[in-house]
Amino acid sequence: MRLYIGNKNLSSWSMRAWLVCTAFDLPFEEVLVRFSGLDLAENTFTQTMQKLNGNGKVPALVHDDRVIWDSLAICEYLAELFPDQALWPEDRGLRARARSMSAEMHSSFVSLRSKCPMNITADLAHEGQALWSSSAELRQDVQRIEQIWAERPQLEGFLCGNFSIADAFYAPVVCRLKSYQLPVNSSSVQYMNTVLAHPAVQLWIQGAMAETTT
Ligand SMILES: N[C@@H](CCC(=O)N[C@@H](CS)C(=O)NCC(=O)O)C(=O)O
Repeated sequence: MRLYIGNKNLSSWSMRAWLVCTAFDLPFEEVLVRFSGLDLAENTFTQTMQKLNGNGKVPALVHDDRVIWDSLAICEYLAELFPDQALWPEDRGLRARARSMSAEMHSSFVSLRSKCPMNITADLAHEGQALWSSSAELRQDVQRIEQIWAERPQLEGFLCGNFSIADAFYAPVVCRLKSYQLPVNSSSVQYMNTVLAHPAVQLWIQGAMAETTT
């Protein structure tokens, strides 16, 4: 099984699929395709990814001659492939919640995603402060995210108990809130610290740091 990902510092959708593979210790080979310039003729990233799949984006998973693209489809595929691993929570109610919040992440929060692109190693506190005061949409996105996080079963735990696909989907948001230092309440800070302390998240962040120092 090969997982194609983009730069660890920048690629939030790649991070989600990679975290699921890593956190659950799934057998996979990472293929890192670095983003290249905007010039399409020289864009080796697009060329490489389009050869694999028409949409030309990461993440993409290759398994048994199948290409699965799009982070949520990849996670669903992995959950089917490894049914004993509880990639989604075992409890049906929690599983429904985890799927709902992952789908919401996948389809919403346009303002946060467009105004605050992930850049794990950058200190963007200054930009964050300006965006926070100028954008009501950004504040609404963060408010909704905090509402979702506040409904987790235990304050000291993950979104649906144990680490699941839902946490992988919100991990890049944790990184954004940290880099841009957007103001969040103490319950959200606690969840952010729980996510940031997860070994798979730590490994991804180390990879992002290595990319930006080499
Ligand atoms: N909805 C897709 C989004 C994939 C996506 O936009 N990936 C970005 C990197 S995070 C990408 O490949 N961008 C390169 C491009 O658009 O050319 C998913 O969930 O996988």
